[in-house]
Amino acid sequence: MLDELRHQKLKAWIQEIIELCRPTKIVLCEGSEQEARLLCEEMVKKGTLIALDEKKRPGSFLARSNPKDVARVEERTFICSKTQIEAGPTNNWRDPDEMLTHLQQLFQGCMHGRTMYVVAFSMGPIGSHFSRVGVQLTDSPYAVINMRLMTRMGKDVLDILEEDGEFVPCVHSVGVPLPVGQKDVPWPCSPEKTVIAHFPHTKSIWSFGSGYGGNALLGKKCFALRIASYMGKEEKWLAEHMLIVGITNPNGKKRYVAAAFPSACGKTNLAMMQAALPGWKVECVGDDIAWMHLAEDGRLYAINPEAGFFGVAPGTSQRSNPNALATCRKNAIFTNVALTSDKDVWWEGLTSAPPEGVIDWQGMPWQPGAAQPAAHPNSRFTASASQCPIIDPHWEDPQGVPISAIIFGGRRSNTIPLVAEALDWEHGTFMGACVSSETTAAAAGDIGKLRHDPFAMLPFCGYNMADYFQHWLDMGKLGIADRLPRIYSVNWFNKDAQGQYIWPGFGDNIRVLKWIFERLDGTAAAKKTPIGYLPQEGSLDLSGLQLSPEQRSSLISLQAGLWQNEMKEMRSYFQKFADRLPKPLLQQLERIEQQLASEKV
Ligand code: GTP
Ligand code: SPV
Ligand code: MN
Repeated sequence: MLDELRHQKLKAWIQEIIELCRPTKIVLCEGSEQEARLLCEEMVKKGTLIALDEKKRPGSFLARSNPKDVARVEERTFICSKTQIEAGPTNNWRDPDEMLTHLQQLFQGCMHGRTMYVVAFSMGPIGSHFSRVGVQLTDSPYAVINMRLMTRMGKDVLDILEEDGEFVPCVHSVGVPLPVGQKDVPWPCSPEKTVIAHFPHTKSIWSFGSGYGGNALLGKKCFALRIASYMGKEEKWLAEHMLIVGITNPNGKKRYVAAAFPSACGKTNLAMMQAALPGWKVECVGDDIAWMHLAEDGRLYAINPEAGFFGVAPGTSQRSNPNALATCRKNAIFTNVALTSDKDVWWEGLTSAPPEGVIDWQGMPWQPGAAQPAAHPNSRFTASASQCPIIDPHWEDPQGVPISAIIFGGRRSNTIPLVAEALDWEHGTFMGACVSSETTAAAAGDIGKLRHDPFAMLPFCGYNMADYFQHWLDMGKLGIADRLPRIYSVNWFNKDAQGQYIWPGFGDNIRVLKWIFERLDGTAAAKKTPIGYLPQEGSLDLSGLQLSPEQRSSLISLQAGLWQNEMKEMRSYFQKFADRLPKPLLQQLERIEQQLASEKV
């Protein structure tokens, strides 16, 4: 089996992991449809997957995870840099040697009784200069079929590796060896022993104990963000938690925009938006990760390293995101959503009234009005990007697409206006550093708790966050100032005194994109404030929306008192980074503090 491999280093590493993990069988994945179909059939037999109705959801399956394995686990995610300071104050650090010793024990015989799949994958279009290759060894067939949708996977990737190509080694086990004769469970996992460890210096990844999402699909957060952010620092490019979209105005002029929001804060929805303004069109390049590099023309270009979507299901509806629904109409994997009596899927928000006879995500009959939701709040769909009806014609362009604007956003019930434009790159970097957001179900732990999430990268930065801030400042210096993207901050989640969202969101977010587009064209008016340029009354297209003057003003005005508190909070947050914090960020903070104080007088 492994004899086919021409890459001696790859072969030796696989051999080493076989000896450690002791799988019963080895499968070298070719990435074909046939192979995926057989894997799905096996998983249906084992009870890991439920086949959905062939007419309603052709080629699609439902997986129900162990209820203890439903989201990323940040407290068990480690950055094992040589020194603690390299991982920085926002990451969990472990000494690499100690961690490797621990992993050697943990993985010892862990695949006994299971098959180990060899999954070669490319992050980015195969052969693009900006793409990078990884090889995941995993005992989870569920991870294999998801990796096949989320990345370019299989034989073609092994081919481009040739005899000595570079790859990121990724070892993954659900952490449940299977003694001979013992029956397997539908979703094996080992939540008490879960460890997700990253070694930036050797660029390698080990993940144990979880089969869910970012914990198990190692190309995504582990590689394309944590390891890639470190590569980007070394090689002068950016790996970001950002969607990428193309926006075309009614005259046919097109611009590309990238936007960073924390997990479950609106990237997929913005990336696939059905614009509410006539004549405006949005096309999707990516919904979660952007790799961006400076080209010789001084502009920033972005590729989507992924090939599919692992999108949040709840809230996705014909009204909020019809393109996401079309994308997962067929050949999709649903995880932890509810099942209907006619073998289709359902989740909160899909329809206003649930259908009869819903089975919840744990396989139990469910009634409307029940205390617990039918679908887990972090239930997801996996589908190939090629199935997205508004996929951008350039989404696989090996050079990437030129980015005209970068947007930062978060889930904030006050303070942060609907939209603001940064004064320059340095102020934009400060805006990114200032992102904070209410926590969501995408990670295990509290929900709705406000926390700092700089650049929406808090859980995904593979090195010291202060050095990452510096890297952003450096990139600004390397580019050509007026060709670099302009930077914006947005907030769809402002609430009124009754706790209701003021802004309609979703397709109406095009109004904000339109303002940004027209700012870049030089046609939208703005007023300069300490926190950036805010829309001049009338420059933001609110036509047809029922917003009172108070609501408008609370969306787009600078609320000085709240901002003074915000800056106080930032000052205290920045102390975390001690003297590693880049000076320009502190200067931005001081400038805003002073201007806010003098404006009040
Ligand atoms: P990850 O895949 O976890 O990185 O998340 P994401 O940023 O792609 O989040 P997604 O677009 O899937 O949105 C998550 C949740 O936010 C869903 O429940 C959406 O319904 C909700 N949401 C998205 N956009 C908006 C918006 O414009 N307004 C409001 N109120 N809610 C939104
Ligand atoms: C996120 O949490 O930001 C996700 C989902 O995109 S996961 O891949 O599970 O990390
Ligand atoms: Mn994400």
